[in-house]
Amino acid sequence: MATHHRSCNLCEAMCGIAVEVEDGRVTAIRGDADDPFSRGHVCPKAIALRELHEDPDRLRRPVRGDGTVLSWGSALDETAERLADIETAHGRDAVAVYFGNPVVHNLGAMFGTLAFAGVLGTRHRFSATSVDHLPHLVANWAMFGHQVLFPVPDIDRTRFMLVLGANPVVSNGSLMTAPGIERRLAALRARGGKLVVVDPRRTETAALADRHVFIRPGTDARWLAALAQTLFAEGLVRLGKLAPFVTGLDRLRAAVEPFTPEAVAPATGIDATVTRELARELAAADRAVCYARVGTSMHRTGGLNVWLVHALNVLTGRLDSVGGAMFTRPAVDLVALMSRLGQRGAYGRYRSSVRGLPEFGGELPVSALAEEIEAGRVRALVCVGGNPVLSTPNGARLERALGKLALFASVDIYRNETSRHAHLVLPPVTALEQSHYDLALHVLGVRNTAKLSPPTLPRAEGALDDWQILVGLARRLARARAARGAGPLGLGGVGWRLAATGLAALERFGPVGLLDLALRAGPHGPRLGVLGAGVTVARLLREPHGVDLGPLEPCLPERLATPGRRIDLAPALHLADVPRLRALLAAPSAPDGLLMIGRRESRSDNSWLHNCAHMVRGKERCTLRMHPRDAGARALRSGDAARIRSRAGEVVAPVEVTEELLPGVVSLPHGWGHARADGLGVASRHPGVSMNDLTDELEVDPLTGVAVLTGVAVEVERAVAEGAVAAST
Ligand SMILES: Nc1nc2c(c(=O)[nH]1)N[C@H]1C(S)=C(S)[C@@H](COP(=O)(O)OP(=O)(O)OC[C@H]3O[C@@H](n4cnc5c(=O)[nH]c(N)nc54)[C@H](O)[C@@H]3O)O[C@H]1N2
Ligand SMILES: Nc1nc2c(c(=O)[nH]1)N[C@H]1C(S)=C(S)[C@@H](COP(=O)(O)OP(=O)(O)OC[C@H]3O[C@@H](n4cnc5c(=O)[nH]c(N)nc54)[C@H](O)[C@@H]3O)O[C@H]1N2
Ligand code: SF4
Ligand SMILES: [Mo]
Repeated sequence: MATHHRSCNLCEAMCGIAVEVEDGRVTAIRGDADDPFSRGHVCPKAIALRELHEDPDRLRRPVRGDGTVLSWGSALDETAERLADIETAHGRDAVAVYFGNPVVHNLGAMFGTLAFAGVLGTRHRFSATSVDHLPHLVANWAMFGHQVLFPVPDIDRTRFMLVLGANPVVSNGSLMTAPGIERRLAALRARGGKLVVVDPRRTETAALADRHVFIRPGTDARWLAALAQTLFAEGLVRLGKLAPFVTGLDRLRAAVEPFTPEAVAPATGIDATVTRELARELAAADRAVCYARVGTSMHRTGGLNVWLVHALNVLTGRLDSVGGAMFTRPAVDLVALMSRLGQRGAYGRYRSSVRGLPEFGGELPVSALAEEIEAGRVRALVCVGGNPVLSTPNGARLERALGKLALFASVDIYRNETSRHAHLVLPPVTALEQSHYDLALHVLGVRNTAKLSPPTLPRAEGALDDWQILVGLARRLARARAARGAGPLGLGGVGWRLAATGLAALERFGPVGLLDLALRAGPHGPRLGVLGAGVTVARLLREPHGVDLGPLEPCLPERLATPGRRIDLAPALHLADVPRLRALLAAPSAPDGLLMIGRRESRSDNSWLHNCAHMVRGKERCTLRMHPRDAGARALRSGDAARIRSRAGEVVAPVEVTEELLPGVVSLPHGWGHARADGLGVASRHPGVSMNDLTDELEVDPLTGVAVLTGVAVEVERAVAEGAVAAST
């Protein structure tokens, strides 16, 4: 028996795990008490790493849509030849890519998708970013000059934490890598600190908080503006050491001026006295931070929300201060690396052809994907580690559009609800067979740490990593293009050189080799004259539990990437969206209908762990939760079947009556709807319904293009055909 140490890569928490292996089989997965960051924490999902690996439904060989098994050589050749044909007939933008969330949790896939997208050179690049944190990237770029300069809550040292639209006790934290969040929140309260949660649902995090404030979904920007307005009006603005490099203070003051606590109370449902109290507490605490996540970013004012959260941390002087919102200095400095590659961020250099949605950082909002396919602008799609039929708005429309593609190839371990429509599925090995380093998540850590996970299990002969599949495709595509007399790589100029260098470097060094180069160039790399001290791959292999590089440290203004290294409190892009917010002030306060929000559960990971038996045990989880008042008005009781209808579609789900919701708000988790899957034996016995058959692809935040996946207007009524639910539970 051998014990292997690695990081769990299923969510953002980066927990250290100890995996016991006997005769090539995993016998146990425990928390690694010696991991300096997670100190033994794991959640019930960690065991899924084994279940995924052993899942008989997982694909192990490339397959065609009709189930024919192919050799890797012929699958990659066929895909590349067909891509080249489509490019020849319709141009390079006719090929689209969609990169899903697991790409960010996979070192090889991160490098591989970068190289592959570089070679493709298409403008039709989509990813899970635009159903998630796009507004954060836009605000980071506009205010601090770089899309990945993420301020991270210094949760271990703060004394006042205001949380909006996040439920870290269940999600384990997002854009805040902090393994063992419950322990950290308990410690915050034990040292006399205060936790306040603003959420339309009394969540598991709210239950641990000193105070929970209900907010009506979709109204956060108005409320955040009222907090800022109060700080200005009551003379509580203290820029402190930030003062010399902050611009736009007066423009921000003017922008939030009409949003008094009284003016926003009817819409938000938050009493003006509560708003004032919280603004004063935020200002008065000796260390404080405001933190907001997906409930405020996949939102109709997602762009404004993140801007105002960043602004509040600046107005109270807490950005870049101990216990406030701080920047990391990880061993691989993505900020510096991306800057060197010209990837600080860029907005609106082109727009989607049908609806004119803005590009950000070379990507278009995925809400536009279906219509781009329907209009014939996109004729081929390569999906890597994504399940957009379940994870993007109006999945049913996208599903129909997939049928129109001349080529759909999916790099995925499963024939899921999306990849079952693929002409070819190209399955990589699972996490336990791969080396891993969290390039992205270390950027979000509440401490600076570094950890490399070597492969735990040997791989089956001939099996490929994501990066090998992507490099194989890119190289073959280049050859197929050359055979057709076209430029083999990108379109020319700098793009061509970058694509060529990226692809060649990945082929030559592999992901771990590239990682080593990046570590050596990074801020914790070896320095001349200091022998053996720096972080390199060799050192990380010697220290398998991970290396602690210390708490976050102030780094402004040096780390700012704006012209003149200033924080822009009033970016023109965001100010241009304020009139829309002002118009909302005048709008009728509380609409009569119901608003739907989502819900994460501890044994789900978006759409893809439901084929693991441990993840779906127990009672039905895909339920529509609603307040007794709303249920009563519709003669619904727990267990009844409800028909939920929106502009985009309708589904039937069982009702769960609970007082945890604000009246007028209903909650359905996302990531279910496995009746569509074929070949997922366990998941199809626990299908649930897809929340994204109700969300609306036409509703995006106009500033950023992020999908609006919360506060969706729905009607709920008793389902007449009760059998429909019995069949789906
Ligand atoms: N209504 C609603 N919709 C949402 C959300 C919500 O809160 N509400 N949340 C949104 C968020 S935050 C996100 S991030 C997105 C996620 O959206 P997606 O990324 O599109 O979806 P996932 O469910 O994460 O699907 C991941 C797929 O990757 C595959 N996979 C897993 N590991 C690997 C791997 O190592 N390599 C490869 N190639 N494939 C792998 C899985 O089998 C699965 O098919 O969903 C978004 N959608
Ligand atoms: N167990 C589990 N963990 C996960 C995931 C998972 O699917 N399952 N997914 C991972 C991913 S990809 C991500 S991005 C993270 C996300 O991590 P979090 O951001 O913590 O995600 P949620 O738990 O969805 O929390 C969103 C909260 O916003 C609230 N909310 C909804 N609408 C509004 C609104 O209009 N205003 C306000 N103020 N609040 C609102 C919801 O009630 C909910 O409590 O989680 C990650 N971790
Ligand atoms: S919290 Fe996240 S990283 Fe930690 S064990 Fe659970 S899924 Fe894995
Ligand atoms: Mo996400």
